[in-house]
Amino acid sequence: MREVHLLDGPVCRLPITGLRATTADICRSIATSPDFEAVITKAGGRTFGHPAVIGVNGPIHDDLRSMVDPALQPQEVDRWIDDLVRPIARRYLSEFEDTGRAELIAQYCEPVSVRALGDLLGLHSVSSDKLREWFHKLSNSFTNAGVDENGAFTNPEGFAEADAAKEEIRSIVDPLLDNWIVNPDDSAISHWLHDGMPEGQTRDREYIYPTLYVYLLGAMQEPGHAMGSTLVGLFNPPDQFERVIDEPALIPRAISEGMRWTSPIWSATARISTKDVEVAGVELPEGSVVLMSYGSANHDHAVYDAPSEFDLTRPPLRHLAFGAGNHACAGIYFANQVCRIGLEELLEAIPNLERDTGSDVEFWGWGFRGPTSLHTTWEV
Ligand code: 261
Repeated sequence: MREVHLLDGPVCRLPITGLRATTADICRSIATSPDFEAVITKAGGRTFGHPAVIGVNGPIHDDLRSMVDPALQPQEVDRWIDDLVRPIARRYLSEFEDTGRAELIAQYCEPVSVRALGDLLGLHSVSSDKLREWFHKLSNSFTNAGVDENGAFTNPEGFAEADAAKEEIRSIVDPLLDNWIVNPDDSAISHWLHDGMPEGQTRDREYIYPTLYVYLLGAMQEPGHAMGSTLVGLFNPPDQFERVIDEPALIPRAISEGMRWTSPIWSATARISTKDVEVAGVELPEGSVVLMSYGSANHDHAVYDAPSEFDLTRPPLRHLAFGAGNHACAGIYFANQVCRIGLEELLEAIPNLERDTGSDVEFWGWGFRGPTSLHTTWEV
């Protein structure tokens, strides 16, 4: 029997998933290893096309990171994050704060997440509901991973909705690009077109779209998942919600624990070995694809006591929810700030928030994971 944490045993030899890295140690060492590089999963490549920032390496990856990174630097984000997110949070709160009940995933977490990023990107004209519809469809496509013994997709119809969504995205974004090419502004996508390009030139739209799809899926969806998981965790005993109400400075800690506890990108990125390499005692030939189960790594008993518990008071250890190495999430700071401000405004407006114990919370998803709904009530 080989090393169990690089799962390749009989129960795990699934053509859908192949090798998986499931401990903190192994995930971190593969993600930072010079002997591995990024590769996009098969359904991911089918969904995004090429070159998507999560699936390319070398000079193209360097260029795509140089395109997306500047707007996401902490010293940049700090200039405008409050003015961006607080009014958005307030606007959605005002729609239900006097009603005494809400389903917070659809009415708050997802709308705050998509509106903050949508406005940053320059997609002001696209409604929050449309952005939510797009990420749901792209997400279902990205995780439509089933393949048969010949490597053919077992559910090819599972890509149809996202294909239609991409058509719609292009019909809406193409005219915006046409305008930004001649009238640059301060929106992130305008910068993607122009920054670092020789005078009078812009990046080709076919080059930008795959990475825009990455954003329209993961970056749109995951802050909402993180806020939702954090809230569900806080409702777990003992009095964790009350502790955060009493001390709002604990919110960043709650978010970090929420992302460790239910990692939004649970298992959706992969690496490929660029030479024969040994990982945790397992010999992997060149070209071995390993799926990074960061959600599992964040439940590693060797790192965390009682990892399946949401515990605000656990030691503030690092986690792998944003990955590691040169493909680590570009939006770490931005996403954390969106979640922080979103939760600050929610808890400030409704400090007596309670889970509606008449409805269950279901966590769903393996590639991407979070609560599907969170019914709440409060006295008005
Ligand atoms: C912004 C991060 O987005 C993704 C990350 C991993 C898989 C798919 C994504 O859209």
